[in-house]
Amino acid sequence: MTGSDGVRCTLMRGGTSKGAYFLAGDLPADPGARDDLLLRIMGSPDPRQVDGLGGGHPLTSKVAVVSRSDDPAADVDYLFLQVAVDRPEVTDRQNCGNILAGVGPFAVERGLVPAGDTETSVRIRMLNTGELAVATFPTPGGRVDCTGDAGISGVPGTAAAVVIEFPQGDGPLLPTGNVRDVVAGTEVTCVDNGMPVVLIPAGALGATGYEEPGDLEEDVTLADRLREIRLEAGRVMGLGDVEDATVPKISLLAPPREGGAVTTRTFIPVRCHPSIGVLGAASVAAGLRLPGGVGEGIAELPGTGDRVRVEHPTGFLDVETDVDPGTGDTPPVVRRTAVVRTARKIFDGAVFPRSAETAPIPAQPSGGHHDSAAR
Ligand code: NQM
Repeated sequence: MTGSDGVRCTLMRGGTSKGAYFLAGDLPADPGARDDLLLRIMGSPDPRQVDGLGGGHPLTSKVAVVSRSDDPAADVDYLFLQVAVDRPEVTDRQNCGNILAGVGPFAVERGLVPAGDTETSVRIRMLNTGELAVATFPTPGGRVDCTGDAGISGVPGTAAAVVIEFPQGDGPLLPTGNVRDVVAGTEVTCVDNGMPVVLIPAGALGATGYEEPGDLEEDVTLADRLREIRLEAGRVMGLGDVEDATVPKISLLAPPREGGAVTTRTFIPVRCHPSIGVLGAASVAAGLRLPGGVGEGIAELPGTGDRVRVEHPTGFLDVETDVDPGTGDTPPVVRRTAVVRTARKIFDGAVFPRSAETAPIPAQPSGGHHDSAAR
């Protein structure tokens, strides 16, 4: 495969993120060669990614690799790859529930899954975690139609709803075995309902939890504290040395202000998310339902029903979670999680990677944020 041949690619918005979607067969099978190609396609490393498809932010520097699944429980396999913006790095250490929203429509459009007459459900094995998701979306007349009247916070306008259901997973909801830990001197709840997240009361770090993401990113003292907590949390959560990893994420919690259950400011893990990730929100919602967690006294959970409205800087994300809090002897489990997203095909064609012979231009200071890994 050479740069001049181009590579078949579909650019899609998935939820509040944007990424390049590929059939696995259109990329090199060798992960090293694949990642090298993806860096050249996305334009990394470069704070502006001006020579590639990436948008200069972790949320627009994402890749989905999709193929038919060998697993009888799934129709397709989805591997999510986060392409760092200003470093020559591609990681599969995290999943992405926003990019997941585009996988079903992509799989139908590319002929991996037959479309139903009115709607189609696609069973997706998420290779990053081994977990399953089922995405259901309209296919009137047997064709994907991204238009519709579903609005999601953080995306202008409306589009067709993609309903995503996550059945019970295998991993522990509380990776440390505790509902509360003291990490780097701060009380936290470490939770993983598809995304490892450290929940921290915003007040414990001198924040209100209602700040603008940009203001939080400029707070150097806060950044140092978050880094310290994240490194230690990574170790106690069994993730090892997370210095260069994009997980765990950190969500600061504050009481809701818009009728939801909680307000969040989420670090992914250095940049502050303009909204919140899907699985990130799923982990927050599950964590709030655990008696004794740090969300107690902050969150206002609805008396009935499974829906938890997670407020964020640009609105809210509703997550349905059915949590069994367990007993002293049995650990808590999430029986089911569901969210509504939208997705849209933006472009389909051939992408022409930067030539492999050209040495990447060294990353320049971006005049503000250091965008390491997916930060
Ligand atoms: O948590 C950002 C996003 C994400 C991930 C991140 C996501 C998820 O908003 O499922 O969607 O946390 O890096 O795309």
